[in-house]
Amino acid sequence: MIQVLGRNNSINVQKVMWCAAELGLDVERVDMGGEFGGIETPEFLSLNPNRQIPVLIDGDFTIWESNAIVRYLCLQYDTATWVPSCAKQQGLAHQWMDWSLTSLHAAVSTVFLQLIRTPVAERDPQLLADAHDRSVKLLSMIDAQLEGKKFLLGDHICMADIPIGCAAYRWHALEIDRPELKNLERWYKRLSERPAFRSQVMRPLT
Ligand SMILES: N[C@@H](CCC(=O)N[C@@H](CS)C(=O)NCC(=O)O)C(=O)O
Repeated sequence: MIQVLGRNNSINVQKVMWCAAELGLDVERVDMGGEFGGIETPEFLSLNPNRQIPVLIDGDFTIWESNAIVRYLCLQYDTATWVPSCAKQQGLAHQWMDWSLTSLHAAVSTVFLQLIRTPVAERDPQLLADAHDRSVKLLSMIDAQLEGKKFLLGDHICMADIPIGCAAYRWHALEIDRPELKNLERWYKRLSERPAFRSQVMRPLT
């Protein structure tokens, strides 16, 4: 039995749960973080010194950092589908996964946090506008990457689609202006047809 520690309205927990559901793994998710707390305890600190969710426990193995967890699950349980077979494609998968954490996540999360988790009176319109503009620029890169492809790296879904797919859900679920990005929308619609994406990622924004 695999355990995932973390509340399911966290995008980083959703990545892990989506991945696990795609792989058909038996996972117990435990609500922690946010209103559930539980991350300040010495026990949790010993699992993740960053005091952050998600944490995945697989038997005697513990791992944190959502993209690293996604990589671990794919490598451990289903390399055939989710890990590209050649080094160059694997390199590109890592490239987009790292980019999603270092670039895309900050922009889309700022829009999300402003609109969903910040009371109207406390919002910063300039911060929101800048993050929206930056998100559009970054998502345009994804749109260009998806030209002529069904998924990020070609005809088959792979681990790189997971973190960016989660950000794409938030982008499409938020009440914001979205410029037309045809390839992005086609890809997002394709992800939305996957039962695991629908059940683990397409959740009410809270
Ligand atoms: N880079 C880390 C970031 C983890 C992170 O920021 N987790 C947030 C939730 S999305 C957290 O633990 N927040 C504190 C809380 O939920 O109480 C990852 O990708 O796993």
